[in-house]
Amino acid sequence: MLIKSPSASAARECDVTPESVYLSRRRFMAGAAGALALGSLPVRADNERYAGVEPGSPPGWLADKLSQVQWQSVTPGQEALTPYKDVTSYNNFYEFGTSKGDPARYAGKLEVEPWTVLVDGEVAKPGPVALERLVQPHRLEERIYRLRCVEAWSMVIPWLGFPLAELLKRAEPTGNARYVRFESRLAPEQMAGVRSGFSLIDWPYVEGLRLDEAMHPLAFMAVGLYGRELPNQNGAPLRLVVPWKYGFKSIKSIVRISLVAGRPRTTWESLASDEYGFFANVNPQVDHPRWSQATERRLPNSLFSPNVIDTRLFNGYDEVASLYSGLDLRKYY
Ligand SMILES: Nc1nc2c(c(=O)[nH]1)N[C@H]1C(S)=C(S)[C@@H](COP(=O)(O)O)O[C@H]1N2
Ligand SMILES: [Mo]
Repeated sequence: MLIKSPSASAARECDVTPESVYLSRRRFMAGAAGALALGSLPVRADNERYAGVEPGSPPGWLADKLSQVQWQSVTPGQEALTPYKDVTSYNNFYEFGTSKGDPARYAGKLEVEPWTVLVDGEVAKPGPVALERLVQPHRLEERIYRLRCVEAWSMVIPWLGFPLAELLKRAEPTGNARYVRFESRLAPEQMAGVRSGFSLIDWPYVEGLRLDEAMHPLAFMAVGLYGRELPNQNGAPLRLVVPWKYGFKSIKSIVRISLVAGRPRTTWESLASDEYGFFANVNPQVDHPRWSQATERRLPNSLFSPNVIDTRLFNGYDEVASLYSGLDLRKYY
């Protein structure tokens, strides 16, 4: 399957954790009991790639799973990780404001425990599911993915989570299900950006995928990054990550997942359908009216080191191409 295939995203460092990392993790885990007693667990303090990561305080359902993570199950080869500081301080999460620093500043207000996700629509097993129960059946994997925003910046982020397909299969989609609709939490009293009234967005934030896209092994539900739980600004406690599409498809802080027959109305498409399509596949040939999509700024960058690189079709994830054979990508952008 995906992990073993020599595809564009397959792990170079192979699907087995390198022994040195494994051993130091074991050493670390041996010391973890003390850290747990303090209520915080810096889960990847073992690895220098994870330097600078703020220790989180994972909820019980996550702490239990961290010892069995399949580390680096997908990596983008030799590309450097975007430092933790940049991943967690340069964000888009309009519920908390429109500037890049707003989510880090204000998303702390979001209450993420307890958290329930409603799974409904065209499924044999609908119902509300407590987050811990939703995550419980899954072994967590680390996937290091490129994230490409339509604003022409990009990052490389080590996510922790499980394939979206596994979650969907558990709900048992009926024969009528053709799309998946996702909805974000809406809690105005906790969300300064929603209260401000300046935003043109019709809340809650909604995204969607065609069912075959959602079932693709690269489509991922993240519950963590950098070996710890998701910081709120990155979409705690549960978010979607679709690495071959522009970042706005990767909806944060999900409270509802619906299998539906018709194509859902999504937030950015409703706002400006000439600028943001439903598919939103990364494509250097199809420009946004305000941004060329031919290149991107790989963060971190600066005036003196702009770090501009070529953008690749499907963000370099060639293995999704067959989902779109016969589709005119200029028309269905
Ligand atoms: N609920 C919600 N999800 C969202 C957004 C948002 O404003 N609200 N912004 C999207 C956009 S435009 C991008 S680029 C990514 C950014 O994810 P990051 O902040 O973790 O890098 O989140 C996406 N998910
Ligand atoms: Mo974005």
